[in-house]
Amino acid sequence: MTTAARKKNASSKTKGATRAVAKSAAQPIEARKTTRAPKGTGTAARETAKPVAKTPAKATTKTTVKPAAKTTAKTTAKTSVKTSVKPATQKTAVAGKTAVAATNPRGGKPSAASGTKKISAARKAPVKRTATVTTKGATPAAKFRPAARRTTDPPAFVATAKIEQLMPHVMDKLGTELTTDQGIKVQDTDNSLRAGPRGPSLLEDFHLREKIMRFDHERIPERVVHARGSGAHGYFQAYGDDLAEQTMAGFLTDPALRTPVFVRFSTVQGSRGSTDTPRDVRGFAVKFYTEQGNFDLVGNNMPVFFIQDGIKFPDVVHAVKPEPHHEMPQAASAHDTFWDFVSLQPETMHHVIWLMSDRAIPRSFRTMQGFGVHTFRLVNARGEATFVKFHWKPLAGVHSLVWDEAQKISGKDPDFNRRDLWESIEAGIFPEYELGVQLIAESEEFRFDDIDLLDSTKIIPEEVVPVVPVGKMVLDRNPENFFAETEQVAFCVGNVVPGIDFTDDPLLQARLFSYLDTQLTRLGGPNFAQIPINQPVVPVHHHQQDGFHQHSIAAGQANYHPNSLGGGCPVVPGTQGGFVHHPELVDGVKARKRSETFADHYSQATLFWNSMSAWEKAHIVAAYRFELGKVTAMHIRERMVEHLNRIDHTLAVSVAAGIGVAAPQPAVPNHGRVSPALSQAAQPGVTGILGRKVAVLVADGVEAGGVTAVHIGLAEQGAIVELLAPVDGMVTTASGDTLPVDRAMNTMASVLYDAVVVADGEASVTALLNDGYAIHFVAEAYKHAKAIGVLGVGDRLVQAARLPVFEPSDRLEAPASKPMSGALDGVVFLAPGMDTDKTFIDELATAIAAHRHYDRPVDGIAA
Ligand code: HDE
Repeated sequence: MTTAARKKNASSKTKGATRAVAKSAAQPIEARKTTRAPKGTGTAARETAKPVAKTPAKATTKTTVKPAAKTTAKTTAKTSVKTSVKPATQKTAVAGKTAVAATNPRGGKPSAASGTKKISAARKAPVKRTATVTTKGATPAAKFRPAARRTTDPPAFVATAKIEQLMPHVMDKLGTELTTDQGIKVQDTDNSLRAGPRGPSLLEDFHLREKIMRFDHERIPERVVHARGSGAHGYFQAYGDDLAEQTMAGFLTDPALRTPVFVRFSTVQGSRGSTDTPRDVRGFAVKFYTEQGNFDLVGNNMPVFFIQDGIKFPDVVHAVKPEPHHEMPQAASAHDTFWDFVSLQPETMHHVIWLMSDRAIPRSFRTMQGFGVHTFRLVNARGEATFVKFHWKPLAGVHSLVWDEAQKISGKDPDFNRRDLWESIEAGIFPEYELGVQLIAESEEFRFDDIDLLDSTKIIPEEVVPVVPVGKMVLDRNPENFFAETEQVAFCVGNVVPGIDFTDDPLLQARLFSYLDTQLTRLGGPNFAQIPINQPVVPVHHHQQDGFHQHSIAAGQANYHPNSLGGGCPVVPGTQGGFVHHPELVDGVKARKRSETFADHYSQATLFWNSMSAWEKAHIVAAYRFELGKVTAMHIRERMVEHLNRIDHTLAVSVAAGIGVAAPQPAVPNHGRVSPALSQAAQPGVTGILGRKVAVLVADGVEAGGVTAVHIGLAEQGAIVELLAPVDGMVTTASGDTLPVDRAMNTMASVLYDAVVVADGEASVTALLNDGYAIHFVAEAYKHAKAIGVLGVGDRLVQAARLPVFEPSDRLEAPASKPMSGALDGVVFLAPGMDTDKTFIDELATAIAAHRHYDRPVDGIAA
């Protein structure tokens, strides 16, 4: 922390800011306009601008009420909405080579029913659009969702193929009339048909029957794992043709392509309605709608898996899910059956230590890595293969919550990660991830002494084989409808395109069966690939037919191959573009046997442990203590300590001390190897405070100048700043003006923010001192290692929170000795009477961008 001892040289500045606030009550100021989203782009962005005025910024908003299709809002875009209802086979002229046949992937004629009719129905509807898309060249896709927040970064050209395909299926209800499923207009939907006002309901009431029948069947089986998830659309674009030597997959090698993607992030253990922030693995599944068909990269946010062979998957999942007799606990691994299983299955040890690390409680889906986990193959046009491991690296860095915080968030906002994803995209803060690959030549398969490439419980350290960045994924559009898209999306590990192939990893091989199979029950039959979100953007032609929910109407007589009655169609392309499986030589004795090269279960867990920073190690120890502390069977705790002792003796001793188990004797020496890339500390990200949420605590009597300066200064760097007061509405400033409040303090909590700022103002601080909630807010933010900004006499709130920081006078003079090492990390003070200038704002921003300040002594903080 750097003490902000600055001269009060700019009272004029402060006054100016105050004046700006006073004025703003009636009229927004310019600075706000530049950082706020157009109205209609989402709450987060709108709220960013709230303190100045609730009046929308004129420059960026416009209401279009027009009886036209949703997408025909006034726009300067050259591409007209007609694109979306053009015949299916037509190529759409859009930037790059992304233009793919619009609509009807089944390759038939354009679907009049789904396309033209629905769009024209929507045309009649008065559509209220609050934003005008003014981006030159905006596509229908851009119109589909209003322009984004970052004015410097124009609304991204969205890879249009998938969106154009989805659009005909979107039904806008605005301006329509209520009908039954059969299109019969409804007279009354509030009263069932009765024989007399107090008489029995009549079975002939077809509207009642249909409405109740539809309601009864709204649910489909949730996913057996990864049931809780959140989705987003976006695109992937290769940086160059660097992989052209290795693969014929165009989306990986052609930088002119913007391949549409749909991503679903998920937790694993909990049911669909469970909280977002348990200690758990996160799913990171990406569906690429490529010009060669769909490629699904169904990964996790951890690079290894619990088990080596898919046949153990039901066991590990049964063990971690709620226990069968009483169905508890929900979304938690801290119970007997999980630890019983893992302690008896040592191959889990590497993944379990990842699970005990902060990776298991990501701050945001925007701040977690993704991994393909298995080794795959890239295959080039000559049929030559290269082993590959896929990595997603978030541009926002890899950041996590702290465990106490994660548990509290589960109560305060169980939708925390989902909300963050949704609101970020609405605000134009698009999550971005770089795709990287580790490449290993086929001839080098056995190059590693201690790693079998087919063993999914092992990583290849980045220091051994570097991760080469090959492209970027941007998530820039929220789904229209959760169920239709996020719930019905069906990822299948077996979906690969020419240029990508599998390996014999026994975990991967089992998955090849499972994902196809699971959709049959979940999505009600074999036609799930026809559900709009699952359709490829390229034509589909085959002789598969019938089944539940068949949407295609296959014309013609020939439904077999070979045929002459149907002109031999569809023709089999063979080697002219057909998928050719890599001709791998396989030779072995049929047996249920694990390879001896899979036998080492500890050394990479040790590598992970060795690579952690001090705070990461402390969190891992605390996590083992918490989890094993919930295990009732003592022998399971003891067995786990034995395993930990084979990872690292210090780790085992530290955990044992917290769970009532005797400290073990040293077992095996630590090999001492490290992989610095494994530490989150090595991945701060490059986006600074973009999308960070900052709470400013205010009350009546607040000094508005500092608040405004902080608000504008941080918002300009991309943060979302909200004013919290004891009650909602307005606060009266020290100079008698008013300032709009974003949220009443009791509707929020410090755990929902990345940083907190205590505003200046005698009366304001006195009011907050009498509000235990405000004191707790500051104490808790400090305990959770968050950046804290303190303006002027706001310092008194810090004192009341009993934080181990300097006396106020000490702070000003930057004394030589500190009361406690690390106590002031990330705490930025502004002495009373000083100017809230750029230096202060930058110090605060730096503290927020650092994410957390874990070196603080926080054990004694009551929060
Ligand atoms: Fe999955 N997994 N899994 N899994 N998995 C499913 O498929 C399965 C594994 C992963 O957002 C299911 O459609 C088996 C590894 C994600 O929709 C199911 C095995 C990895 C998602 C299934 C594994 C994953 C799933 C449940 C061992 C990381 C969510 C519903 C052989 C590389 C996808 C569904 C989404 C979902 C089976 C192991 C990641 C049952 C049998 C390893 C991200 O099919």
